[in-house]
Amino acid sequence: YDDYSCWLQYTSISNREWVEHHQSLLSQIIVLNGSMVVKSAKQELFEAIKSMAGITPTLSNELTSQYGIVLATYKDHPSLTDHLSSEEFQNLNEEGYIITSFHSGSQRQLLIVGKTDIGVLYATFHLLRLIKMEENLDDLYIVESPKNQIRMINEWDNMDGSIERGYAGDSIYYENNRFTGDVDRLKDYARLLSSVGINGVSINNVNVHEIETNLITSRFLPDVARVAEIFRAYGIKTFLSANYASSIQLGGLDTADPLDKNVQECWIEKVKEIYSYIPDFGGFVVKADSEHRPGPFTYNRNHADGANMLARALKPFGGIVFWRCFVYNCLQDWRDRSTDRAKAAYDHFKPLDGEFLDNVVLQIKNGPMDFQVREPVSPLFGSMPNTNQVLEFQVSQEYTGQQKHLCYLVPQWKGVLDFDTYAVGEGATVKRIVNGELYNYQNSGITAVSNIGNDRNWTGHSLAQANFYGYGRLIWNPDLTAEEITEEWIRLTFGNDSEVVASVSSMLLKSWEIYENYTAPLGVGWMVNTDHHYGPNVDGYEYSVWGTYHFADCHGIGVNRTLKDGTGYTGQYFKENKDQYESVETCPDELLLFFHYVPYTHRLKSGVTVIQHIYNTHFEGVEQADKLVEDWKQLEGKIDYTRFGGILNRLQEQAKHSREWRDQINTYFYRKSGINDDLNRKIY
Ligand code: BDP
Repeated sequence: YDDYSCWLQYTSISNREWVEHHQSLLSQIIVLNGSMVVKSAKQELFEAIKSMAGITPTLSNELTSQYGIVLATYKDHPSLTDHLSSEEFQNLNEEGYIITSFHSGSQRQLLIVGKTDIGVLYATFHLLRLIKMEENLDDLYIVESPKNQIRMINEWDNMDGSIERGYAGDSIYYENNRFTGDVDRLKDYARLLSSVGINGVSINNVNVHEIETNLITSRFLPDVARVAEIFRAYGIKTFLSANYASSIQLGGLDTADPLDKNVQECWIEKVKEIYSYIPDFGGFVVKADSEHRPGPFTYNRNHADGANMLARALKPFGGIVFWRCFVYNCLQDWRDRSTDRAKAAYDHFKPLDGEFLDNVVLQIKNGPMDFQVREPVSPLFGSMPNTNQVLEFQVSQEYTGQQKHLCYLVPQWKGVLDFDTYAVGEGATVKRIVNGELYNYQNSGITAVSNIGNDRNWTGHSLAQANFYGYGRLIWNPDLTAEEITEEWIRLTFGNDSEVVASVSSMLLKSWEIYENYTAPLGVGWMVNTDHHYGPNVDGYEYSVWGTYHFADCHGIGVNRTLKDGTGYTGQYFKENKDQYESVETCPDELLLFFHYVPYTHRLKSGVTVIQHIYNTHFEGVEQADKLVEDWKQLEGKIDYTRFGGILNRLQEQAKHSREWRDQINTYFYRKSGINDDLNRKIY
């Protein structure tokens, strides 16, 4: 086992019976399609069979062969349409596939058939999962289509080689303001991405500095084109984050006014140039008027004006603009309690519904604040029937332990996707909005901030690979359960030992709750050190302009976001959710302090008071973090030495650090409230 390979561990299968049983099937690969993507599939399958089964498959392009695995799109051979009805394929979307066993007389084949070539590659990775999990391949019939059209990753890589909020080393794309040119690493990354169905990557930070602004010039476009070529062979489109004010920096203009003819012309020319290098360029990701980035507000224009200007330039080439909704005033005055950062995105964008061109997609973070351990779902979802939306998650754990702590986020993401917005009555879940179903969006899906870097194991904490894997699998099919995804990842990553599967599963699935227990309570968020966001600092942001408060005083804690006498944020939700959040009685415990300021003695639905809940969860969180270490130690000998030791170190660091969290939070609230712990535990 090698950490570098993540879940694509093609180690030898120890179950010889399984190998013997499938010997003939694995002994030949029949390829009926010559596309680059199918070539990637063939290569992957060939190498994997060789190292997993110890068989070197022969390669053929004859469908009449007796045995073998057939790689084809359904149009590649007339007799494929005999075996598979075209109706079956009509129901698939363009990236879908069917895997089916074909037996006729002594002929035994496994057909891996995509609707188009990318389906063949996805199906191949699916088959490899089955092989690695030693499933029987005799009578397969699998039909798969991705549920989301856009399945994307946003890198926050800077050209100096650093990664904004990166916790696994430096960039694999850039160093010293140049491209690294490390083709092998990028190719392996592309394999990991497409093995979980990712089909788009934006390759630079949303904060586009001076140097990265040049990515769209002849200075760097040849390099971007080389990256795009590597990704293309795995069905992945390349996107760039663009500097909204490029017309000034690159075009020599003195304005970036989106309604200015020269500015528009400048982008039209720029986009033409980009496509001359990269004919299938995906488009732009834009962070405008946010955290000191330039944007249309400077010119008294709105976000539709800004986004549409770029969209018009991209339209003839089929490109799209991801326009981020992370727009808020980061210089607000904390003494003015009528402002509320949580309200900002909705206030800015909702009134513009219907004004965006159809190749603009609004990119909305899952919550209204910023990837906290617990937040409500952004009220923008469902509120803009006439504007394409993608959901933005963060795979990197900026506020959830930075890949030093174990915090497996699939359960959190599932909660977001299953959240009912009630936008058109019951059942208007976020997953049905972002997959385009509810409002017939032209472009929609899910994107996320990447958690990889150039550490040998990609993610720093080896168990953080599960977040990468889980993200891809979940957005391919949001109906998969967290348990299914987790088990799959463990078996592919560590093997099929049932004790390992059971134990690591339970560690992963509990880890989000554990992290929440010893950090910010009941949805209030933050309480982290400012700037780097690692470790506890209860009042770190309390008196800053960034707009992230908890309002703890000697009487109570929480942010009053009610319509009645708070910031009015609850009013941004549809009625059912608005009513639920508005009242202290019906607001779910886990979000109580996000929506309400309550006395420390307020009794939660769980029966305990807020203050006692804070004490209990913080003591419990540390015990649970200790237990993670113990559980992992039990697996010694079952996990290879390097990964065992690496993970153990991180879990020990987490257990230690959880004490710091517990002690700071408990002491802080003990001093504020003057209320003793019912159980008289030691509070420092
Ligand atoms: C915050 C990060 C910041 C990003 C910003 C964003 O702290 O580094 O630039 O989000 O999403 O979470 O633009």
